[in-house]
Amino acid sequence: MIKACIFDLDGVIVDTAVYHYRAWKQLAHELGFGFTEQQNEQLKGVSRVRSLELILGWGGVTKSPAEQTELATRKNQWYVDMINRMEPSEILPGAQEFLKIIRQAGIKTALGSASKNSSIILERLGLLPLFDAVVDGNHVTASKPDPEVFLKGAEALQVNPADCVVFEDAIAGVQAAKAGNMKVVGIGSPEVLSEADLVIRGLHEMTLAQLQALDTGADN
Ligand code: G16
Ligand code: MG
Repeated sequence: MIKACIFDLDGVIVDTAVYHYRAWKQLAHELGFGFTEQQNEQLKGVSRVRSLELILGWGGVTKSPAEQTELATRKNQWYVDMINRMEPSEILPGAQEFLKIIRQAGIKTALGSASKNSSIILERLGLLPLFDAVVDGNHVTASKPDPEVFLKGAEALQVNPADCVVFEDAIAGVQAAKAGNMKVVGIGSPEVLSEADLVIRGLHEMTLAQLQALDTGADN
């Protein structure tokens, strides 16, 4: 029986990729090289530290660990300045409604995000009360496709992973959910997220009936 849903943040609940893009672009500019939207696509769901490593590699720049920490902190300050100005209208279509529908049906909800800023965003947008648990980059040591973030979400909700459905927009996140023995709904294109059990364009397309249909009934 489906007892819990675990949601990725960026690309599922909100589109913060645009703010990450602006902040990374500013950093790349200061370091003397460019940063494209195509490169930003490759950073979706990737941790801040790993994103910086990739960007420095693309720019052909080497920095010491101490310099990398300073650069990541600088990028994050710009990013936090932007997310602190986000408005509830920026919640992706259907996300808030779907959270309310499943909670009314007795299904538990958790966030499972790579971001260390997820609480700021959820609070700013008034979404925090719609989550029973928040597991993010502050609570995990292994990044997606490792299932740690989703397994910790299931544990926080006290639900068996097999009774959880994950909503994810990144391939690594879909793989993480599968590695955790969870059902997964991909948000995006079926060609890209082919490993998901179901692919939709956004939570506005998701219904309670579709959610329940994902249940294989193996452990009922
Ligand atoms: C998000 C974004 C990534 C970002 C990561 C870490 O992941 O998609 O681009 O690098 O969080 O964010 P922060 O710098 O705020 O810790 P997710 O898992 O919510 O899609
Ligand atoms: Mg995402």
